[in-house]
Amino acid sequence: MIWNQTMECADRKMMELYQSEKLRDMVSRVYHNVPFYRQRMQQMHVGPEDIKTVHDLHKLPFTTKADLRDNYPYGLFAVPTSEIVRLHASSGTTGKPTVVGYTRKDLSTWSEVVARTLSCAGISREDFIQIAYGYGLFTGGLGIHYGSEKLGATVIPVSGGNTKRQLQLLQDFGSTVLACTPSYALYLAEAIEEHGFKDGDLKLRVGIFGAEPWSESMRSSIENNLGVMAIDIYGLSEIIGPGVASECEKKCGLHINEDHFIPEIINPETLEPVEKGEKGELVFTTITKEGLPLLRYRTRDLTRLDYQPCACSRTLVRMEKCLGRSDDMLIIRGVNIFPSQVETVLLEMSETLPHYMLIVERVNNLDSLTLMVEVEEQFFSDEIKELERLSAKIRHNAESALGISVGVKLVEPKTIERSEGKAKRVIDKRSL
Ligand code: DLL
Repeated sequence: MIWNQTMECADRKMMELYQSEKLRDMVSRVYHNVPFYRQRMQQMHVGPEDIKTVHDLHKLPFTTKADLRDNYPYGLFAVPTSEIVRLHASSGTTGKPTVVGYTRKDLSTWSEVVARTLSCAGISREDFIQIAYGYGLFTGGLGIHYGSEKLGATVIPVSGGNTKRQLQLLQDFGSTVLACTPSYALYLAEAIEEHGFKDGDLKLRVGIFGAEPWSESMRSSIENNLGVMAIDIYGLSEIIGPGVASECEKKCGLHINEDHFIPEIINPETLEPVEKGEKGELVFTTITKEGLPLLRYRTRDLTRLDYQPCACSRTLVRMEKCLGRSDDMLIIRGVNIFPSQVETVLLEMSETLPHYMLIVERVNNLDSLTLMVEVEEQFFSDEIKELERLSAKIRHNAESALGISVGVKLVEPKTIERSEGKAKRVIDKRSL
């Protein structure tokens, strides 16, 4: 079923007219309510009157994660905080997270776009949706939750982890839909096999997987092992959370909810728009958001756009499955991690040197992160107890900065290979 026929199947001309009207309104709102944007636009000698249609988008300034950080926590909000009814956050490149705020209307928009995502995957009010995305500051759990309720499906809000309980509820509650990261889906598939369920014990038929990159081969393996149709859903907190784009049952690109978020593709080096259909960095301008409207937000995700109507009859532009980024952000068990966060931790400790290597592996379908770090000569002790104490301290500091568990391996000074150019800080052994 198509949740919103008018918007999801509009012809291109109608869509552009609609987007242009919303864009004009939003540019005027940010110009008058967000000093940061007014200043940026004045520097570029652009005023709200210069933005008439979507074809004027390129005249507007970009926004980056660093801009959000520099205006931490509420500096880019376009309404007084008394209008904000919810906050979420995701990790930034330093200790400070990126904070996003929603008005009541934003929450309603969010439920609408997630309800579309679910409909797009063939999910209906007859379904039982087991939500195994984390609930909390991360947008995955609560985002899918309210969209599922809006759709009218039955929500099972388990949150992430606790595999034993996930299995029990999958069976006892008869969940038909699983919502979690693709790596957790693979892990659950393995747990299901070990548990020895019989045919008919589980009713799962669809999985809506996202929050991290996953390849076509991972899709086949999830579909074969879990017995579901695996659908890719994409989103980011800064834009709204899940609900930005999602695959339909044809699985040929992710439909972007472009009546709310206008996409562009730019060359990440020159920042110029690429040729039609070429790959580059995805940029979004939100046109209906009230709390945190963003102009040309650089996602750092690499993809391309296809404006051909889809066989499902939706006309919403499709983005290709995202597999790469134009920065060094890693996604480990659904959590966004920047190597610079680790660097900050090490620089704050007198016992360690800022020479380190992050090793990411997928063991039994679960991501694991090991931090290999050089220890200052005078702290490198022959006493095992001493080394264990130091290693525990590093682990504790790294874990509180990153929010995931970290294995620590101490090495002697000068063991980690030095590089003459860009330092290589990450060895990602996961084959996606
Ligand atoms: O991951 C929102 C989300 C929750 C999406 C649940 C889907 C399902 P953030 O934590 O802000 O938000 O991380 C956003 O994750 O810029 C991408 O790099 C990556 N990402 C999200 N979905 C996909 C996907 C949520 N389907 C960042 N494929 C984004 C590839 C994805 N990467």
